Amino acid sequence: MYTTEFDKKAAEAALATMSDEDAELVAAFEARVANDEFIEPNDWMPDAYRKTLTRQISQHAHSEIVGMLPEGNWLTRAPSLSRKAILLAKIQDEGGHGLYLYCAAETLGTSREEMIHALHEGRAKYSTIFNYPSLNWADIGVIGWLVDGAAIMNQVPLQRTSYGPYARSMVRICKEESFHQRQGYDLLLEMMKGTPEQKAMVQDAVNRWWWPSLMMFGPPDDYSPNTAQSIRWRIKRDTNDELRQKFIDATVPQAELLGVTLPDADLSWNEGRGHYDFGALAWDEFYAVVRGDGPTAKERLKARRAAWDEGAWVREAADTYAAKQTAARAAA
Ligand code: BYC
Repeated sequence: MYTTEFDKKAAEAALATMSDEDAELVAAFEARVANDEFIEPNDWMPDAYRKTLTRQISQHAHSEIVGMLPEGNWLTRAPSLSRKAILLAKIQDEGGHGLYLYCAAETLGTSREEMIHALHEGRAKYSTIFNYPSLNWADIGVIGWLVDGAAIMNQVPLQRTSYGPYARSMVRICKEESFHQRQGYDLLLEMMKGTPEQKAMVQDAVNRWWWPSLMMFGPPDDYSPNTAQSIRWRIKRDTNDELRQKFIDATVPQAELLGVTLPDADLSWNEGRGHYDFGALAWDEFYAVVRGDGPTAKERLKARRAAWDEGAWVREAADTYAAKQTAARAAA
């Protein structure tokens, strides 16, 4: 269990200022979490638990729908009908993931509209990875292999996260992410059988996406303000650094099989640790992208806002239809 002396002291101090009733509720809640029971929407939960889950799940949902954009960019230029159909299915899956996740977040008491407005106003984050451009067709393969691969590494443990609706939404999402990763790797294997130019496109895409993919796991544990409490409440089951290491260990052999070089001169197997050592990540770049200074950040938010505005007629039609149905039921 990942918890520090500081956390225990902070928790004890918070308990000392609570009423007896609250302290009992917190103790009962923590016992359920420690017992690996799911917390459900109508169960009592500490405000901070609700807040951190709303933050994480809504950011996760935003990432799914913003993540549709770099791939959508290549739909009209897919090189064959089957590649187009695969890519279309993947992008539709991402939209579905966003919907499951917004629904899971709504069970915590914040409406989907509020969450989406927070995204549009730049108050809510989404994954840094989607602030990079998709420049050539091999990027589509690399997004599937590395970006969905990193997402799976992060999301498989979330199937056991302590909040029931989030955990259950993750089960289906993980199944679909596996298909996403496989289609990406398959696309790259095909290109690596091709011309020198095609192989060079794959290597170029790997060079550009490798480091941003590692940043998807979040800041190093020592600089991650949320990890300790989220591990304690079993929202997160592994720390950012643990998952990043697992991802690197799993991906290096896949890169070897594919025949590409990962752009890290310090990458080497450490027999003693039983893991790959790797070079330093450019954390300045990560924080700049988190702040909204990523290469395609403005373009991404502009596209999301336009999709919301252009979809107004659909929401109005759905509301009108729902009102008519309600009126018809009342009249019957
Ligand atoms: N990007 O204390 P920390 C997909 C923020 S989509 C941006 O470690 P936490 C796909 C973090 O929010 C999959 N921000 O935070 C879709 C926090 O800021 P706030 C997306 C980041 O929450 C389409 C601050 O930095 N997956 O697969 O304990 C096509 C400090 O961080 C990032 C998820 O969303 C980042 N990379 O841990 C293809 C997974 N990293 O909120 C593929 C669910 C950190 O305090 N989320 N920040 O202001 C998580 O597992 C966790 O939220 C994280 C961060 C591991 C990401």
